[in-house]
Amino acid sequence: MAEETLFSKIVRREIPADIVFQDHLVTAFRDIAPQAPTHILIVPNHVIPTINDVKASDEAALGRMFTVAAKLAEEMGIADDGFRLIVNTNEHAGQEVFHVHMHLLGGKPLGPMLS
Ligand code: IU
Repeated sequence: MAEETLFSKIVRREIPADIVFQDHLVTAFRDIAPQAPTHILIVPNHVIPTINDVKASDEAALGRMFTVAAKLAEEMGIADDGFRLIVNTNEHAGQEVFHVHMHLLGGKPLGPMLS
């Protein structure tokens, strides 16, 4: 079992966050330092430290992250103009929190993907 993370505390509502969706598999909340007008993090409720650690038993939660991203993009009015989904992994990608999270970014033109 992977160690608890700050995002585990958000999932359990032990620390405050602006949660926009939660079910038994995933939780979505607004990023504390938004990089775009819409910036949501979607996380599995259980800890998976990085994409390097995913197992077949994680597929339900990982799949739900995409369906929730699509649902939230639609609800937040960014689906048609477009949005970006990012999952950073380890140092070269700048991963800061070792609990897999999908960034949902939109609400403005986002420019080239790589910098
Ligand atoms: P990264 O992919 O690990 O670099 O992204 C971590 C994100 O988590 C980053 O955008 C932070 O602003 C965000 N975040 C947050 O929303 N709430 C927190 O308490 C902490 C980080 I720590």
